[in-house]
Amino acid sequence: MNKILVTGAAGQIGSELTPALREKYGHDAVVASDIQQPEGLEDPFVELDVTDRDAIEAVVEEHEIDAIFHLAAILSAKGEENPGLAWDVNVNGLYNVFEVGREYDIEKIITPSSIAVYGSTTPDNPGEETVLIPTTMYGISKVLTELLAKYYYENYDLDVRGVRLPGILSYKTLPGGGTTDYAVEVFYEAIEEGHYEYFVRPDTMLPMMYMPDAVNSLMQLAEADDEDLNYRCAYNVSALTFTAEELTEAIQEHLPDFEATYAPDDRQAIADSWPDRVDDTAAREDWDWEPEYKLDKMVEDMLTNLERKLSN
Ligand code: AKB
Repeated sequence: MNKILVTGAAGQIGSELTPALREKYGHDAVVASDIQQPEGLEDPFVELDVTDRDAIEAVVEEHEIDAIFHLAAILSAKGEENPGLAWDVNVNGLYNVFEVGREYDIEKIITPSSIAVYGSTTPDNPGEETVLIPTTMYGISKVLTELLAKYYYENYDLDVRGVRLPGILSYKTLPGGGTTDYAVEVFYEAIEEGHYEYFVRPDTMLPMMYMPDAVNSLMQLAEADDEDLNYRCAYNVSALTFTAEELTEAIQEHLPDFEATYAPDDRQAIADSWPDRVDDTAAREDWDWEPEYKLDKMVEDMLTNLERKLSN
């Protein structure tokens, strides 16, 4: 990977993956892209809409790109509000990236899948080979991501890799339009208001991960030996799992006056369709996946950094 393009670089994961890639591969070796350049995201940057295949081609050609971290996507809750947009960005955008990858002999494409590939018929603690019947347009687009990745690998030798990411928590950038967003919003409101109203029930339990582990999972998989990969674009990666109530209690250890209320909305049904935890044995065995952050360590780090950030 000599010249990397990151799509969706201004998003929650992109804004932390891009600096990590620049640190490892060299600042100018990583071209960030998104619909708009946000403050703080340094050049090299290009405005890029992934639904425009010609534009992707132009960037790949001009910057001699040989690897792509394709992160641009519409998440689950926003996707249910606007399924057409989710299809366009997540499916047509992905197809464009794969087609350009094939045409320009791109060495590697890393694109995350999600626990949203699972659905209400998923058994407890699913592995990679469990039946996938998602209920959301986002989930459907991620099943398609995994299947298309396999297709392009088998038919065109295009090396596409990815992990099924859970809800990602970070103090740097807010997520947008996801079902697991409550697990980040609660930290902001706990510090600023002393109160948070969850949009899910207190017993809602979902797989989650702290951002440094999410970034590592993508970078580690990108560097893994090709012949070790049994589930190329569909690796479960597990780090944390907790209920909304357990998260409240963990925050109260640091902020004892913090209070939570619970008012489930439409997102509850999406949360209920996803598993509480996933089995990541394959990632641990195939490429030594090992998360660093457990609940207490994550909560402490989130609160320390967010308090500092919000007081500036
Ligand atoms: C979402 O909630 O939509 C995402 C995801 C689990 O992929 N965070």
